[in-house]
Amino acid sequence: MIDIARPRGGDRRRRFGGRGGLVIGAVVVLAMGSAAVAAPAGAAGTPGTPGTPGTPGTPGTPGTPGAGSTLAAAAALSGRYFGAAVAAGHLAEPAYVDTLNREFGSVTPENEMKWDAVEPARDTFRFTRADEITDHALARGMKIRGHTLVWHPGLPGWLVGLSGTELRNAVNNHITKVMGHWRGRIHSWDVVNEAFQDGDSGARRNTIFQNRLGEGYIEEAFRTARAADPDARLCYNDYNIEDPDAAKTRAVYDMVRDFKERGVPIDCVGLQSHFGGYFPVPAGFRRNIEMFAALGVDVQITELDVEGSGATQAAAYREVVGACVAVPRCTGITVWGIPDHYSWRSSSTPLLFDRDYKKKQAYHAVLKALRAAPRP
Ligand code: 9MR
Repeated sequence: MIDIARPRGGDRRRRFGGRGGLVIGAVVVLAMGSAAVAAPAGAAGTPGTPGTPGTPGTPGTPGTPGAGSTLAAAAALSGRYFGAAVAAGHLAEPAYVDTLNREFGSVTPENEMKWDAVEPARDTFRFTRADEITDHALARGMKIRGHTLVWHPGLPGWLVGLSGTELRNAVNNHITKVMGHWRGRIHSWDVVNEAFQDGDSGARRNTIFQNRLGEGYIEEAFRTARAADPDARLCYNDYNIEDPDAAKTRAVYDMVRDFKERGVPIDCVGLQSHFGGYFPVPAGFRRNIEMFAALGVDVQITELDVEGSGATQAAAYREVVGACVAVPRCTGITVWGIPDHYSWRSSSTPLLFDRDYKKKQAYHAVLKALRAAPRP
């Protein structure tokens, strides 16, 4: 689904979205395959030794991978995480797992925690596929981002049939049970995803949640989430909110400011950051991060990918990572996949590894930008 957003200045840029949000098909990937058992990274608290990357988050000694020669280790030098969206169906593939374990310190299940994946029937939960990813991550000291609790695509039929109190109870039950399953083990949760319309209206998106529960549903979701797992960072996550001057960004900003003023529990804003020719990295990207951070929330780059190849793509990645590491409250970056061919938009080759898992120019640009970050 492609739809058009009209950015400031009036030129029209093609954006993904519409009723389905930023989705190509609402089919959740539930590929078959079992989790591979891969060699664990270096032991907790020890620097990496050659061939065994240091524990994510643990800087190593010069000359070892822990010193900053992998994405996770380079990010850890300034106290940040660097993660990837992971699909359970790829965990049986050695090259995929090796790259994941070597380079990344955080995982986001790409589809396995979405509503229809975890609660296909009312109050019947199925966590097996997501657990394959979270078990893999936890065994290796990686952080986990939970994605996502309240989002309009990919909803099971039983939910779509509800309204009023029944729908409200179902949402609260979903948040409570899903977060409860991983309580204390998930670093950050995307509590609500893509709740605002594209374009200049700054309005809420017409979803079953907005239309049937009313304006207060986002606030209630965050309150329920805080009670379900008090240790998780609670995030509002969206795309097209990377430009500080865009109407959609201002609308999200106003909501976050209002939440902070009224004590609604929100800890973080996720900037998805799907960039490309139609939507280049906005000139005000760093200002945007600073603007949200000034409200007293963390900012996370949650789904980064950039269409293209070579030097142009590398420059865009450098800009994004450079902007994040310049702002202390920009606490981590996640790329939306590992090799290009598994991307949701694979023909745009938007990731850091090619289909042979070779590091692309963009990879080296990211690594360099992470290493250049001011150290706390
Ligand atoms: O990459 C995901 C793709 O495999 C799924 O089919 C799709 C629908 O569930 O979701 C994609 O991920 C989206 C993410 O969950 C939310 N932001 C936009 C991402 C790309 O569409």
